Amino acid sequence: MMLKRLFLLVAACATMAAATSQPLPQFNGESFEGWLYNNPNIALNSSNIGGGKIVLYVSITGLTLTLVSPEFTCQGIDSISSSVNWFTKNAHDTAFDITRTALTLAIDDVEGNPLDSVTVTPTAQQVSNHKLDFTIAVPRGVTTARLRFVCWNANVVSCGAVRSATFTAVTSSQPAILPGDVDGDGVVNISDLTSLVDLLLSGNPDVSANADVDGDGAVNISDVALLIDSLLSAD
Ligand SMILES: [Ca+2]
Ligand SMILES: [Ca+2]
Repeated sequence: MMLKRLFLLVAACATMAAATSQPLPQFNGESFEGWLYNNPNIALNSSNIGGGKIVLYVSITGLTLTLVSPEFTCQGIDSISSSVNWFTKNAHDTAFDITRTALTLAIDDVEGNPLDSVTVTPTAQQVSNHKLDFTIAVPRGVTTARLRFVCWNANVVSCGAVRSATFTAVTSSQPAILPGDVDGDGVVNISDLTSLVDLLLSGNPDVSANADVDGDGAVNISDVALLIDSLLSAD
């Protein structure tokens, strides 16, 4: 058992160097790497981006346009707010028909299975501004995800569905207490062992209650041992 603990500790320390926080994806004319549109096999490239917007060069009434973000890390994030600058017809045409249009922001798992979504039909004011604000919750326990925009029934004439999207992570000011959930993503797993060892090595006294696994009021090697035992017994 002791050898196994030691192995897990070494493995956790080795993993620490790779455990870096990843920024949320953004989408605009300069930042679109890894985004996919309409078809998972089609990657956006510079020929699709012109003048700060997506240029699809299609004119199909009723077309559904989809944009899918690259994978991103969302552990510890409660929700994602997004400000979307969008249009469904020519960028200079302000008189398009909003009644046949809606925009969905969805959060999917890395395989593309939908987890949650929000669909908005824009008001006249939002149509005028070409701007929509969304907030979508990150389901508990989800640590890696993709974002997906769907523009329904777009009547597109040589323009795209989304000009830019800015994402901001929203975290709760008072995270729930779950002993062992050191990284605060809502689940207790091997990543928390990495975080706990990292915490002890850093000597940072400002630790969350979740790191005090045995609840004795201090965070030390005893909490590491208890966390390892609970992880092993869960296998
Ligand atoms: Ca965790
Ligand atoms: Ca403790």
